[in-house]
Amino acid sequence: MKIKEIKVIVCSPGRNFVTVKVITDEGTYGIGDATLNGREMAVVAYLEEHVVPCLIGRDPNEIEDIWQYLYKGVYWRKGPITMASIAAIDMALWDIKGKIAGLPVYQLLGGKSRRGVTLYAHANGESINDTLDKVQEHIDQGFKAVRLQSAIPGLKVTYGVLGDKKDYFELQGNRPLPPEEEWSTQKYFNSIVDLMRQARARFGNEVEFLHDVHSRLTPIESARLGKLMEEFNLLFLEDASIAENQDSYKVIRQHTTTPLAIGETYNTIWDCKDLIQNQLIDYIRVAATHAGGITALRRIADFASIYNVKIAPHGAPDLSPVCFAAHMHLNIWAPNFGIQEFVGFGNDKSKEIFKHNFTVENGMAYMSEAPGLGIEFDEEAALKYPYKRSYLPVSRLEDGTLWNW
Ligand code: KDG
Ligand code: MG
Repeated sequence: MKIKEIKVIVCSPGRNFVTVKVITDEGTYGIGDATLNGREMAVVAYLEEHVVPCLIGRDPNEIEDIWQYLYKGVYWRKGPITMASIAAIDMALWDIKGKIAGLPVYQLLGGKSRRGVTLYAHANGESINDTLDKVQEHIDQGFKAVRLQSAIPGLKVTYGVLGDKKDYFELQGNRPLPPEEEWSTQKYFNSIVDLMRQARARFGNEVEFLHDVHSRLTPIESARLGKLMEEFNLLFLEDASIAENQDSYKVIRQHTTTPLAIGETYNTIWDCKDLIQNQLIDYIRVAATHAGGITALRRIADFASIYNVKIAPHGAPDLSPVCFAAHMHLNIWAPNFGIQEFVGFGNDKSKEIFKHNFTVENGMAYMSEAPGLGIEFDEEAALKYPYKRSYLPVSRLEDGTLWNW
């Protein structure tokens, strides 16, 4: 069997998605997600110019060798564009292998460790009450874990709280430029404690709460936040500080018992090696799409398992349903699975393009025995929704200083 053709298709049913389709000379094909929010077209160029030509004619069964070839063989290792490209090819090859074997990918990884995948939902509100009402909606739907984010009073726009806007494209005034928002650590500290206090008062201790800081704090500020959050018993505090310097988490860790999660921007095991082996975090949040696919995330999960670190893969709306499918197989298999972030299966346009049999019931996701990844991609439907340039916001302090994580 040989790889005959590889297509790279960009569509925008609401968010931009880059999908790769690897087609064999025997007619079997597999799909993978290469979406890199705000840098989608760089990945497309990398794939089309530098990856696809090298893979035509190769045996799609050789997943590991192709992964090593694309990672080590290029001289320029790592980086989000390279790793998203490798990830998409890797997912597609696992999809093909499963289809040929007539087995779901999780069976190829070693089989199920659990019946279903526990999810956490998002409650993002423009005020504390608004956020708490959304928590209630998720509890009513059966979710047992919810991430709480609320707009910060006194700041113009808070990251992740879009108000009446559908997406960042609208927030940026329908112009292809990044929107701008404000940050004030002092105002944030005032509001986050209120949010959690009111949430525990209203919902008691049964439901799990999570919170994402989006790396806006310095390590010592994160340490203080972790201490303040202890009484609210979070499942985890996410991205408190950036950890380009992985040692910086020692400062946070030595001060607080609040569980820590990080990793959605990481591309390789090297980005989180020290955090994991020094047990400075509790959950590693790398996404299959951004860290080199199923082959790479399996390796990170195994490494993390020996240090009591669980996987909690990134599941934002800018990862395509193909990435969610890859995570489902990894999560069902991994002995050290923690929790999966979940924001729904997208709008109707997205559902027209990506078809699958995943179901959600009482805050858990289940999968069918469909071979491969268990997700189909309708190319013709995808072509109806062309790429729309859109960026994440730029964050500035109130005096204008750039304050991105
Ligand atoms: O592209 C960036 C988003 O995916 C990210 O900001 C969302 O932090 C996020 C999360 O935890 O889902
Ligand atoms: Mg996050």
